[in-house]
Amino acid sequence: MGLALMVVIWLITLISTYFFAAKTWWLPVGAAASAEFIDKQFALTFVIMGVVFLAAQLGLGYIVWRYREQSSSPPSSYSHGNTNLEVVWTLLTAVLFIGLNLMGSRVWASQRFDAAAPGAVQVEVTGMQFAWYFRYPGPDGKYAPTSVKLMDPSAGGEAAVGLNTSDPDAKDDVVTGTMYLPVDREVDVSLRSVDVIHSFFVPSLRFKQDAVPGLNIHMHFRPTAIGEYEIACAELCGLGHYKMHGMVHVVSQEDFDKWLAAREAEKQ
Ligand SMILES: [Cu+2]
Repeated sequence: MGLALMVVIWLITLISTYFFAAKTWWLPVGAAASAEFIDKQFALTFVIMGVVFLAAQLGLGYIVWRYREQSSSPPSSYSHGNTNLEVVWTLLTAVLFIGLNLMGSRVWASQRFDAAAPGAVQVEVTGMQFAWYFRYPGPDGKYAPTSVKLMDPSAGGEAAVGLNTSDPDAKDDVVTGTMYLPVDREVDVSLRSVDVIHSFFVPSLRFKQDAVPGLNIHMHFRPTAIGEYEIACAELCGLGHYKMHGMVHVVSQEDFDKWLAAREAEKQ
């Protein structure tokens, strides 16, 4: 029985490790400036955790077999364990986690706490059950105020985000259901939610940030490749969570200007 358990534990361990090592289910190709750093950090974390996982599970299997019940086994006795060993592995785990966090914190913080580059494209992203809306401030560069009282999610578009259309700044505000971004320009995202916590996740752009009701969260990033990328909501936000997705179209500056001009024209 001990031998069979060891074989089962080792098999589960090795088969699951294989899928990670072979990158069977992996991130899509990165299309943002921070992708290289994030991917390296991600891979480093996986390698370190993979080694720890393998050592722990292979060790577990071995001990299950080594200390199996035998006719010569002495009666079991209570063991307190080994205090020195416990201190060592707790310290090692702390060093590992704090170290990995410190390594990743520079890029994480720079995207959130540093201001976006001057001239960045402004986009406001609003999450609601169960859709994403994107607002561009238009040529005046100013978002008009929105209000909860004006919100009508069933109407979609401007009404869904509660745009105050009587405000002069609202004249050129464009609200859409798909996100367009020019390639190689920094994007300054203002992230909002109108109901529950959502999470704006664009795997290809290595962008993931919670949208929290009552907060306007700023983050910036720079897409580096033209293409269409999927947006998902990465926070279980209700019954329709599974269909809360959208698309980011990263296009040339020229195509972006044309697209935005067309949306402005539709408003008139
Ligand atoms: Cu959601």
